[in-house]
Amino acid sequence: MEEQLKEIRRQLKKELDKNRYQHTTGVMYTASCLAMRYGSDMRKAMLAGLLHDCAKCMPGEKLLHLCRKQKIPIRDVERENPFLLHAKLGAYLAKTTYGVLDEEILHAIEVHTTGAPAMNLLDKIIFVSDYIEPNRDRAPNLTEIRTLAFERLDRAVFQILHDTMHYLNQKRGSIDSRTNETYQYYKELFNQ
Ligand code: DGI
Ligand code: FE
Ligand code: FE
Repeated sequence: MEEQLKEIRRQLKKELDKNRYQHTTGVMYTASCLAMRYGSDMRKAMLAGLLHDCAKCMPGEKLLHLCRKQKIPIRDVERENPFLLHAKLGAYLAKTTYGVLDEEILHAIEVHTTGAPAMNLLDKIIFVSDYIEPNRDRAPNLTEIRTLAFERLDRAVFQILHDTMHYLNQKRGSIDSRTNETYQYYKELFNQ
């Protein structure tokens, strides 16, 4: 593995707890497999997978504080659920702390939690890898979604959004308007 990836892994091992680090490497390898399957840049997919949760182990207060300090806008839903900020702040740290300047990688990190309407290929690879990587075991329909991911990527994105909306509705979690917009977009794509 090339030096930049190795160095970032060393840094992340210190920043993240054990489970999150394992999840991170799981997403990195799953993203590289999906990149092979769909003809995307494997190195970019690995870097994005590796860094997507680089801000995840920070307490909510710290996420809010760092966003204020860096003048990253905080929306109401993010103030109420600060963990949502780990995606935006993750993209910021990927650039400033980990030295990744590629805009596509930063974008995939930024949208990995809520998704976005009309995601590009790398966005979708990271969004799906995050959900299906081998350490994940709680979500319903994982077996089907894992197969779907390698057959019909958009369909896997839609199924993940569908199941996430169901989960959030059940636990009465506040839904980010971006998650909803993404869901509506992929729902229409399949005329559901
Ligand atoms: O950071 P990870 O746990 O690896 O994965 P993630 O960044 O996709 O976060 C997953 C969680 O985010 C999952 O429990 C569903 C939740 N989530 C996704 N969209 C929304 C959301 N939670 C709230 N409250 N609102 C959303 O719109
Ligand atoms: Fe995340
Ligand atoms: Fe993740």
